[in-house]
Amino acid sequence: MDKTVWVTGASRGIGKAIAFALAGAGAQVCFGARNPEQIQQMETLLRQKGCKAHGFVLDVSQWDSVVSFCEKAVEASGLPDILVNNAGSGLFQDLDMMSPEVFNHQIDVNLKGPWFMMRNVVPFMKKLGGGTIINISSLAGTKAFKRGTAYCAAKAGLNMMGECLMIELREFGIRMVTVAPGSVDTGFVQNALPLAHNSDQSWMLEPETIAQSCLHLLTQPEGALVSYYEIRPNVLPKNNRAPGP
Ligand code: NJP
Repeated sequence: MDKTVWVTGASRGIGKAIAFALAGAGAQVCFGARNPEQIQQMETLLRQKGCKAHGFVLDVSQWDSVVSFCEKAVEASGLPDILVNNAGSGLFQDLDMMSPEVFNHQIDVNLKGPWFMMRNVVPFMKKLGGGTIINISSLAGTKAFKRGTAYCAAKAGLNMMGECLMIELREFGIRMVTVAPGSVDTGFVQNALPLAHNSDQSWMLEPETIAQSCLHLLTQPEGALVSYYEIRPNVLPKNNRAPGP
């Protein structure tokens, strides 16, 4: 894959798996997250494997941080052919326990963050005459569950944003793809479900499976666009009480 790919939230979990899969397929990868040590480790790991990789600090919820990331990434890698908006956060709480700060944070990271990235990257892709954007959403964007007011609303908004942009950007040769996974075996689950979490995560999808789905979506024939893609585990946990969708 002779492409330049930018991935947000690639220091661990699904984003890390995507960065490894695309770099392994030959892409040049720029990635960002907030923790500088994890970025450095990830960059070193990728370069040890012979991959072209550049990591930068990025907080997708902050406009200035997004602008600065994009400037550094352009300098390091040129304009991006592919953007994977993966960074996300899940905090699930009863409405009367959730502070306005937590609600804002969920909207800022999961909804505004991808918009900030696309607002910067789409002009680059228009200059290039095309590109692909993958937004990692969630089944939570279409399936409601208890304590999901902020996260589900943000992911539902992300789905609709993707649909609007799919129509808006198609005429510029830019493919807009929304990927909606079910439960994936990453640290996200423990953070998101401190009350309801089932310690057995063996039934969940592997992050590498989501990365393979992204590769599959990126290698569709030139004239084809898969705009919305759901993927879920094909098994349930032993107690059959899946906490989420
Ligand atoms: O999460 P996790 P996943 N700015 O916690 C980064 C969706 N999803 O890989 O910033 C920039 O392991 C964070 O790094 P750091 C989910 O909604 C998941 O499971 O240093 N980066 C880390 O690299 C999300 O959109 C499941 O803390 C920020 C990464 O993001 C995506 O999949 C199910 C950031 C998070 O790694 C990846 O989740 C589902 C910020 N403000 C959808 N905040 C699932 N796992 O079950 C965080 O339906 N990051």
